[in-house]
Amino acid sequence: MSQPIALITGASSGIGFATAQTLARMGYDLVVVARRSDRLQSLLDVLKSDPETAKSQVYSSVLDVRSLQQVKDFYQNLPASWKNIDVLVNNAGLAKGLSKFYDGDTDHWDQMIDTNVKGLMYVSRTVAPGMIARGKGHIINIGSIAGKEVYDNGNVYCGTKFAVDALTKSMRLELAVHGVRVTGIHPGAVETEFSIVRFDGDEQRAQKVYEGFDNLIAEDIADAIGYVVSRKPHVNINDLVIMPQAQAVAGMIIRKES
Ligand code: NDP
Ligand code: 8X3
Repeated sequence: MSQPIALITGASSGIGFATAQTLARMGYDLVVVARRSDRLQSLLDVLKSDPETAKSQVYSSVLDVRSLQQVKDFYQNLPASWKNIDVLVNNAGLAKGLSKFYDGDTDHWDQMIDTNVKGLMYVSRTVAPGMIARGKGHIINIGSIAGKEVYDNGNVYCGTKFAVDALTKSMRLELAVHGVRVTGIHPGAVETEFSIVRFDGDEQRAQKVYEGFDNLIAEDIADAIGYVVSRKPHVNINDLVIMPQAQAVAGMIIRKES
């Protein structure tokens, strides 16, 4: 395979979906994974229907990053030519619920910790040795402003994203000697399916999160990922915090009166 290869987790929606489009446009072949096969198929259809992305070869696989066994099987079944992953975008993640920690739903906690922290580590643990062997590669972890500042009722989600920030720094520390770059990208409010998932499918409540201000869109983050991966090899963008102009801090959004 002559084109560089990017593996994107959580490519069935939002930031992951837009990143797949951006990297395909930049000439990457793609390995795209998520749990929903129909939504991965939609991504494949969109990529094929756009002349700017149609040339990209795409390998897609249903994968729940919470399962170490699934992650191992996925990688083992990846054809040899696809295993030379140049860029890993650890994007799969979610928030569930918004409540005081003392009222928290422990199933929500497990899902967030298992996906945002353990899933990210399972995939990284699986892919990094190949990068080390080749002496190059780039891991991009999607953290959050919630991993830089806490906000009211964010507790465990914030905790998972603080963990992503720490793990990103550790990965950079331990992979630099092997020629592998590591970047953390930390967005503020991006309108995707994020809030629909957080509020268990309540679209009206989710929509209110983005009312009265210009939120980020998935393409803003994909654009930053495109920038980060296209720097000269000696340049490592360590950390990007990307916010809507109207969200100066995590817990405060300036909304226009309607
Ligand atoms: P979306 O809900 O639109 O996308 C989340 C993606 O993660 C989906 O493709 C989903 O796919 C995938 N995913 C969730 N759980 C798993 C799992 N167990 N295994 C594999 N894939 C999984 O939200 P965003 O695009 O906004 O979120 C992407 C990342 O960005 C997350 O890590 C989120 O925390 C982070 N983020 C989002 C912000 C926002 O405001 N939207 C701000 C800051 C960070 P499927 O359901 O098909 O498995
Ligand atoms: C999501 C950021 O502030 O919308 O990671 O919870 S926020």
